[in-house]
Amino acid sequence: DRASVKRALISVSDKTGLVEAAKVLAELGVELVSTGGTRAAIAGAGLAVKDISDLTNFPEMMDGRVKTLHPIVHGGLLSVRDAPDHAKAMADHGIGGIDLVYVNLYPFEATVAAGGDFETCVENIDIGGPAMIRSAAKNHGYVCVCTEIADLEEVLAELKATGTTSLALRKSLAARAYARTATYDAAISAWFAAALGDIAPKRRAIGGELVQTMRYGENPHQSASFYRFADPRPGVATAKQLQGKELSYNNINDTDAAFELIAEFDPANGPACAIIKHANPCGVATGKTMVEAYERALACDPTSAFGGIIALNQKLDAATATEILKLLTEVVIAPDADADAVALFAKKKNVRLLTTGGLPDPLAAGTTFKSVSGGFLVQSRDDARLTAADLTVVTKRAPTEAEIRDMLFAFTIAKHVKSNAIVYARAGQTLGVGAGQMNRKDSARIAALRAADFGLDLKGSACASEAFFPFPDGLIQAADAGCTAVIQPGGSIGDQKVIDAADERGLAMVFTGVRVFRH
Ligand code: 93A
Repeated sequence: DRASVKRALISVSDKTGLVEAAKVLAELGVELVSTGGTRAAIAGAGLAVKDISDLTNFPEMMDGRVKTLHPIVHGGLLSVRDAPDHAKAMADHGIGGIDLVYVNLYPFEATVAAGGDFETCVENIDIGGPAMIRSAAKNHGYVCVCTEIADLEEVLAELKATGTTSLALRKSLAARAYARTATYDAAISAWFAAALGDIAPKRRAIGGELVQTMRYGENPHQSASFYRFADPRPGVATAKQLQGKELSYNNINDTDAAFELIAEFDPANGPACAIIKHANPCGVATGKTMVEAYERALACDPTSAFGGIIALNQKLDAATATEILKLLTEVVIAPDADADAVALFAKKKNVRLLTTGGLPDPLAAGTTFKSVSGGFLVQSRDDARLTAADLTVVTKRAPTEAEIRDMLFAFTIAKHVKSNAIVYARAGQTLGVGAGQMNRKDSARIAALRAADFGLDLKGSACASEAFFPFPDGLIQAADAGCTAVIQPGGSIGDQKVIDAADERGLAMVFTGVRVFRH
């Protein structure tokens, strides 16, 4: 089961740690063979290293597109060493065995993340590298395959200790290698679908790069890990954590909900703040300053905000940082943070502070996933976005301009509340949020109860419902609570009864024609 290593083929784009590892291999008496750039780096350190072209008798050609795609290479990787016919083929064609491969791939994911143009991304699709990785992994009975420097270091440790490698290690390396090529191809597939604007990818591979393995999942008895796609979209998967403990599974889920919600608020229109608990907003507000937006968001439900997640649509400043730090908060995420704010946060080391460099475009094509037993659901991201022009007035009374603004604000928030969702809002501030109830009337009632709990007056507020009112009961609940304007998709067979109930109470009601369920 143990295999020796006489010859190693190294071809790497990321050359970190390369020279050190090559030195160890050379000391162990392993012959080194490499492609152009890798060979130059190893030779530059004064080590003996052959050029792959000397083996294949072919030059690297076509801008490097063809350098290792050759039977001399793949025969050397794939041959079953103790099969007589394989040995004969090797002898007949002058193929020497390759016992170790260290390949890391053209940086496709990094090129996409850096916003590379179409041609540049295509040119960064590695063909020869994955081919070598897959050949070596298939032949793990004899060959060690490394796709990261840490893999190679593991092999070197075993070689130093025993002079050979174990089958168990080679199998483990093969499993990791196929995970790497699968992830790589999934990234290419996802990028291609997105580049084509194929927002409902009917046939696309899905895979991500491991970001983090968590201590536990949603609950302590569950294991969990976090993956990132090759997607330049700013968000929790690509955020920079400036301080605080490692993010937990629930932190990541809630932070994502917070940041996707706050991205609905274009920073050019002024500051906005969202506070999230258990993936639902417990307060969202705009303000003349960021600290005012935060205070207005907090006022909606200061009880639930305890231990919550805060997202800002603009830079975190010192005044806002000071206020936020008065409350127990799990995570703060913002496009940026100024130096004074960072210094203030440094005094509360446990609070996680994340900066993203920007806001995701809520209208950009994208996909969301949900697991079901034995599979998962994929759909295009909910990119519903309404303006006043999209609204149809269905009541006798038309809404005022202020009511229209409040309705659009409330509906935007309702899109980010678990169904059934009811949101009361006025003047760019949520006043009550009812989330996740099994009937709409209860959501309307709970939202009103919350507002009453925190002394917020619903008189003259707008009420948003993310899906239609099937019966007048929910609407009557909202009217009784004090709201004067209602925004909802419409489209129920019960619409006329709901409109009549609104007219009887002098409400203004608009239909959006667009439903924004969230489950
Ligand atoms: O363009 S390729 O797909 N064609 C190949 O035949 C090939 N062989 C190795 N890219 C290929 N590689 C990749 O070149 C490796 O996966 C590695 O990432 C890179 C190393 O090139 P260099 O040694 O010239 O820096």
